[in-house]
Amino acid sequence: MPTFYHAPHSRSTAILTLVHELGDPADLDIVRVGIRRGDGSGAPDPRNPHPEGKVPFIADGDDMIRERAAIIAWLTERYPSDLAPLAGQTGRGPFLSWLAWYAGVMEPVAILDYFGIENDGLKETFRDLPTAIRQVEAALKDRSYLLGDSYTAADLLIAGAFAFFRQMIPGTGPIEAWVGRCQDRDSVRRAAAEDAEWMERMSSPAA
Ligand SMILES: N[C@@H](CCC(=O)N[C@@H](CS)C(=O)NCC(=O)O)C(=O)O
Repeated sequence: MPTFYHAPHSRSTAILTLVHELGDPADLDIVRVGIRRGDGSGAPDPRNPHPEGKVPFIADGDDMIRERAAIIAWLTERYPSDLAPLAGQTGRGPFLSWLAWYAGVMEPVAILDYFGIENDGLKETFRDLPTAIRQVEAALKDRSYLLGDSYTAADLLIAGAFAFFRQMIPGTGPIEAWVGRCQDRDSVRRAAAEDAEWMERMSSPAA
């Protein structure tokens, strides 16, 4: 049975949201673990087999899957749905490309921008945040979602990042409405409520 290691209020919340979108597969176990947080609180959890103590992480027997982009590809293959085109289906290339582009380009430039880091070599390699945002705007120019008329797990990942870093959302153009559509889903509300409940339980004296 695969096990998904999740820390509430972290990058793994996107994966919890996806698990809900996939109908909460009965054979997928969810284990909530602690992590070291950016503010210095918390610590790696000995129950989490991730080699760096990070989340999200999936263990499936001897198979180990780390990184959201890979985990999204793995989960959507294992539990087929209309959230992702599979190999041989229309849209497979763009779907994988968005996942890899997010992990390899967009998140790095968003983090560099957040910390105010500018460097010619980095810019030459990754471009910059305005360029990344323009890629998303261009994709949404004549469609509701990144791949077309239907929401996919690529929207879940990338719109989720805009919802987290709201300052990245341009004042004009299609991104704001798209982020709103992608966040206005039961899966997002459920994941947020479960995370809040778990955090509350952990901070109560009886925990
Ligand atoms: N690139 C990874 C990032 C994973 C990551 O950094 N997760 C953070 C939580 S938001 C973490 O586990 N931090 C714990 C630590 O740094 O020890 C992904 O997208 O899955």
